[in-house]
Amino acid sequence: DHLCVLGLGYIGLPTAVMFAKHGLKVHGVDVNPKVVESLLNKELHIEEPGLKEMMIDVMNHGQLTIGTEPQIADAYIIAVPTPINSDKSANLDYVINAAEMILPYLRENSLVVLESTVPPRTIEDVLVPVLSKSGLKIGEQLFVSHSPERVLPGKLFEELVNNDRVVGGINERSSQMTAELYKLFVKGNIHITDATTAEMVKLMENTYRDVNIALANEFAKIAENLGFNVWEAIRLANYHPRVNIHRPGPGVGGHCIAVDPWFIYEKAPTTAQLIHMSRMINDHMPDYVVSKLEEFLKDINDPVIAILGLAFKGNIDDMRESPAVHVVNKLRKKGYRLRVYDPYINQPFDDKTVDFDAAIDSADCILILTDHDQFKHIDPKHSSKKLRTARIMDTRNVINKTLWELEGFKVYSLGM
Ligand code: SAJ
Repeated sequence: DHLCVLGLGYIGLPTAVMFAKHGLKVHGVDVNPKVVESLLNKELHIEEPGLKEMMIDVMNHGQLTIGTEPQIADAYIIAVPTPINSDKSANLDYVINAAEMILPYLRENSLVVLESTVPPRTIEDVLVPVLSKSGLKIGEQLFVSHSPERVLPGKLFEELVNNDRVVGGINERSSQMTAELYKLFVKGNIHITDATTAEMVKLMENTYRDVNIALANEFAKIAENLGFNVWEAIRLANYHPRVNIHRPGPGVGGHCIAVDPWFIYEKAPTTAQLIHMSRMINDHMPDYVVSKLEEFLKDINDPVIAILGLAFKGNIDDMRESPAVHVVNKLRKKGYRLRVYDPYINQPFDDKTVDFDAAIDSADCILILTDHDQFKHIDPKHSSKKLRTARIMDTRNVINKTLWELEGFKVYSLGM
């Protein structure tokens, strides 16, 4: 009933808190002393509704302790980042480091679960060799499995509890022990498989979305050339019971969907052609948006552009890998004058204004890059009074084109 969680980020911290709440004695470890110190002061470095209260509660009850060094436990969960190197290969340093850290604490019958997203065969080819340095016989004295996280930030607790979970052990016993552990709080089904399959399940889910979004983006470009409305066409196609085309946009952001396909590509570069092509298509979208915007504004001398949205998707405060940020940087490099507005982003950002009116005041064009709900309700009449030139470009299909045209706007919607 002792659990040690390595990595106290978006996944590790809520996971540690949940296990502590469900009766385990949990010790959370982070290699960053600043993170540990702030958590001990009951300050959170990540935002998630409900997390802080729950963490304080389990800490006060002595169910959760936090430090920079592991402790002896029955089970270890590794939930550290797996960033991508500049050559698009996975950086497994944090995983290897976490595994090495726990070596002196491992005992007979310990269980090690990796939650971090990793390239296929990482458990078998990277993690197991490190853990075998403990001297314990893997699969007989030490049990190992992969159980990838698949939760959506913002809905973390709900998804942690209710989503189905995949558990892939290096053998049956490892899988069973892992399933028993998660059953403490998971209400979704727990599906048992082998470690490499579990690794691929996680990567395939996000790759499916990336490829599907690339297809939607390609349809959008075709629509612009052939003269039809891609949004209307996708909506109608999706009435078919076996079709679910995703949404076009300025590109794919976040730290998962834009990254995970590369983990497959790394291990199968000659075969993963569609996966590679989809990554290229989605990564090229910010350039496409910039070139279309330049064409749209070519008759205006030294235009001022009001950017709406920096976050990588709607209604969140996360700018990681955001296509909006890529578009802004490209425009800035080309010397455009920009005003940037995103009601969700609190951190400083060049040319950012705190209110919407200041962003659009005397601008020549509004450019919508994020689908925040708030942007659906912008009033074209009000905007037409503020702007110097009545133009708007919408890359997320959040505005009603006809309403804006009625107010005298020249409108360019991606894919129409
Ligand atoms: N996007 C589009 N068109 C779409 C859908 C998304 O352009 O039709 C863009 C979004 O604007 C955003 C990016 O793709 O820039 C990714 O957004 P997302 O909402 O699809 O996914 P993430 O990255 O927030 O979270 C995903 C989720 N995976 C799946 O839905 C299969 C989540 O469940 C995973 O836990 C997470 O990745 C992860 O950690 O891997």
